[in-house]
Amino acid sequence: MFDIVSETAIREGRATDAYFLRTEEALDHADRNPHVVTEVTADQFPTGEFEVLAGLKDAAHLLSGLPVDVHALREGTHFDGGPVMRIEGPYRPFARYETSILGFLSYASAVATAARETKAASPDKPILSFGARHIHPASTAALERSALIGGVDGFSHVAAGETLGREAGGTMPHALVICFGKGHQEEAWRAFDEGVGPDVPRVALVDTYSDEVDEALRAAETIPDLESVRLDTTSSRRGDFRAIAREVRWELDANGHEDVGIFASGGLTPETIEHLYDVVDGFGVGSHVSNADPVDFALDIVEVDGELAAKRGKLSGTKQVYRTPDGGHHVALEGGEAEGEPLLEPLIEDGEIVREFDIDAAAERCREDAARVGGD
Ligand code: PCP
Repeated sequence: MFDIVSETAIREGRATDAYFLRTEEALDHADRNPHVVTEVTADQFPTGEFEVLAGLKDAAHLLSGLPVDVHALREGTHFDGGPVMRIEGPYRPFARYETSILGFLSYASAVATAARETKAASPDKPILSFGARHIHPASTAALERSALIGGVDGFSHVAAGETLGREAGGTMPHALVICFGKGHQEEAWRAFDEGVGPDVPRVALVDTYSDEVDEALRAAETIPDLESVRLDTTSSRRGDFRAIAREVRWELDANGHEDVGIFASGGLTPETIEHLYDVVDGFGVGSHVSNADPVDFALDIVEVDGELAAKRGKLSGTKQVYRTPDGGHHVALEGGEAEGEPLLEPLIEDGEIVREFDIDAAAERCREDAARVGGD
């Protein structure tokens, strides 16, 4: 019914570029299946720009059961180019998985990186991921998982939550208010307050028809335990969003609603969040995180049957990545002398995954590593 590549197709390696199947045929024809070392990198030399690794869980599950040994950074670790992963074994059995491995890592790492930048702009106030509507529904669990690793505090997508074992959060869209009509916002807010369960935070959307201050005060007077008002003012009507939020804050306070918070959403970025940070209590972020440009990962052969190998522009030899004492990213040949903590650690040994994947642990690692690399 939907244009979705099945989990079975991914698992069986048919979620691949056709030339890998041609490669298999050619290798079989020549009876050639060299032992190779391959590495996944985004850049050959560090540039000073760190990104956050995510998507490793799915990549690991894809490779499990194959005759390979895999080393990788841990999810949430910052990297500056790479390598982030090393796959070693006879080439033919894993050749066809390159496309999906890179796909798993590229989008997830982009999202985690954008989420980390967003959370850095709001360290002590919640950031919720609202961007599921911008991507294919089949990818939403990958989006929300990666956003959590990057540091967001929650997300809105229900099925992603089911997949991840987490509960989605959310309150009301403009559609609910519009269902009751202009001038009847109180009926919408009251229906929400009376209709939804006690665990749902009472957050009223206050920009649908009227001025934000007007609707914020009316919502505060309608819902007894109103937690927050949400400002999602359409960009064409926004003017100075910070000034609107300050005015709402002022009038809520002046009218005895000091306990009512302000939640902002709609086209927010780390920069606009920083601008709003002291006058807003929480943020919903969509496209900045969900639409992040995929990290440009490539998988390259760096050794063939124990001999150095590389195409032009790529660095030959099996490498290790180190977090240097000053928070840098250092790449050196494996086994050489290098100062710092080695980051490429065993992920799969002879086809068996030897690592646990925990979202909270990865998010904590991301937070700590961000401080180490000096980004945030
Ligand atoms: C929010 C906002 C954005 C959505 C979430 C994602 O929706 O208007 O369009 O944020 P983004 O702009 O950062 O991508 P609602 O206000 O709930 O939208 P609607 O008008 O559909 O009720």
